[in-house]
Amino acid sequence: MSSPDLLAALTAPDAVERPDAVTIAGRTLASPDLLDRAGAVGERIAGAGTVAVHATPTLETVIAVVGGLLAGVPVVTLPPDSGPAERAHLLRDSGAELVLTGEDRQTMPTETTTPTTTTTTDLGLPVITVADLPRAPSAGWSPARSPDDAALLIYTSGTTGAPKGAILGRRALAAGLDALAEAWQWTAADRLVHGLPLFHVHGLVLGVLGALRVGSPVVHTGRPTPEAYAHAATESAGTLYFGVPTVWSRLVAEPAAAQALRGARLLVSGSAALPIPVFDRLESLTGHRAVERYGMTETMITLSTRADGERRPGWVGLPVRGVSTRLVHEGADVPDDGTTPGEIWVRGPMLFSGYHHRPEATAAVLDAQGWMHTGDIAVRDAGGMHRIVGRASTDLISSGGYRIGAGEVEDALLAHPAVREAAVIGTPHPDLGEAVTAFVVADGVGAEALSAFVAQRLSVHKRPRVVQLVDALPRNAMGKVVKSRLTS
Ligand code: MCA
Ligand code: AMP
Repeated sequence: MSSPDLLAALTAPDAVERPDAVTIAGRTLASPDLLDRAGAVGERIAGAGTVAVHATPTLETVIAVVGGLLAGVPVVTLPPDSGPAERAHLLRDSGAELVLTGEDRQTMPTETTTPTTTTTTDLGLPVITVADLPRAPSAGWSPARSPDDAALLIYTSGTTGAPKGAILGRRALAAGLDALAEAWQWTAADRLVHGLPLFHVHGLVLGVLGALRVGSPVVHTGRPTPEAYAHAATESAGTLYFGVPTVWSRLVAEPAAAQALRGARLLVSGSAALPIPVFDRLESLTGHRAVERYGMTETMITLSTRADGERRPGWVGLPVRGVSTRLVHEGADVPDDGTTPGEIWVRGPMLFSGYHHRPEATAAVLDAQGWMHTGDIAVRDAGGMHRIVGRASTDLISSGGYRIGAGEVEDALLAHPAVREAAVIGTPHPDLGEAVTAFVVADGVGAEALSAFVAQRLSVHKRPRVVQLVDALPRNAMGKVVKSRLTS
């Protein structure tokens, strides 16, 4: 697949029809129906600057996102469990003009339900229920889009402040997906299975748009549980499975479920480091050495082990097609000796176009030569294989495959009237990789109430799993919190 048109495999006149193009939680949509229903969305939203999609794991989310792509209207994805503070930030910051939602009105907490197609949310934006739209666009409707359009606006945490919207272009997504198809030998003969959230790159871009671009059916399991993956293996004959390390570690804890994946072609892990014991256990139960790959919202996937290459536990592989990397320490490239660490800089056609409305934040990570300074630290051996060894900042926490900014959680805690001081770090966690851990100085409020308070304001996965109530935070002579002295 080399067409710069991201959706070519769906929209081209000679596109192969797939009766089972997308299945989510047991409901299936054929590719011509997806095209029709997304066309109806596209016609309805055409001309909008940006639209938001309440991204539940449903067929309606796929229809809405593809509708935006058909119409050339950038889509911002809203985590369905995000609380009012986070949701308002995403809607305001993105400039979304309307919200598309699935048929399940229960999942729209702030919606006022009326019998008409359009209602309004808290910010006064029109809400369009995808299920209420016609099943196809009008006969004469022709979409206007160009490969250079922005496709998605995906919000991602930084070390400080509120999440920033990464602008992902259609051409970049197409290049990134083609590079992965090549590295993983992903073809229309595959059947992809996963149960990852549809508001991030992993589940939505790789897990849905990738399948649509390659022409392989995708089965989304609703949740990424061991039982659901085993069921998809037995019932749907999946060949390619995606998961974050927590998903794989939960799977190997249930040997019978893991063994059901023996007939797969490829198991792929990413979004966080796959622990070596999980890699080994997965191999002994399924016969598969997992492919591990590394990326970030701003860059898509830039490094991966390959379907036809070495898969070394603990290592994330080689640059995918079109990608160059540098490992830089204090302005100089480090030697390729497999032991000297440097910050990973990546360059390639799949990089984002910048943060929405934040040129300074963009310039801080994307230099004039097109290198993205990732903030991740790696070593590289003489064969070009990379191993991630850490992050430059302790203020980005990796929990369950989600990247969570400590600052955002601290701000949410400080919004509680009883909280005087808060500092948040990641602490090692056997299931999630890291647990969001908060140290809080507060009067008369308990740990559980504080965790629930954050879960209500932000997305639920950002809530502190551990809250330590302390008398004071450790500070240096300048009064700055010394996070290295926080221990749970
Ligand atoms: C728990 N729940 C609560 C609260 N506590 N609800 C309200 N208030 C609370 N205080 C509910 C949740 O809503 C949920 O309900 C249920 O409890 C379980 O939530 P949680 O404990 O957070 O989930 P988990 O089981 O620990 O989740 C593990 C997971 C998840 C499934 C692995 O972390 C996950 O989906 N990770 C994937 C992340 C991902 O896709 N990252 C990609 C970004 P209910 O059951 O009703 O829902 S990275 C990326 O895109 C780059 C490019 C890359 O490299 O891939
Ligand atoms: P996000 O932009 O939310 O997808 O988070 C991207 C971050 O996830 C990266 O900057 C890395 O820190 C981390 N990450 C992704 N894949 C891997 C991996 N295979 N191993 C270690 N860290 C990873």
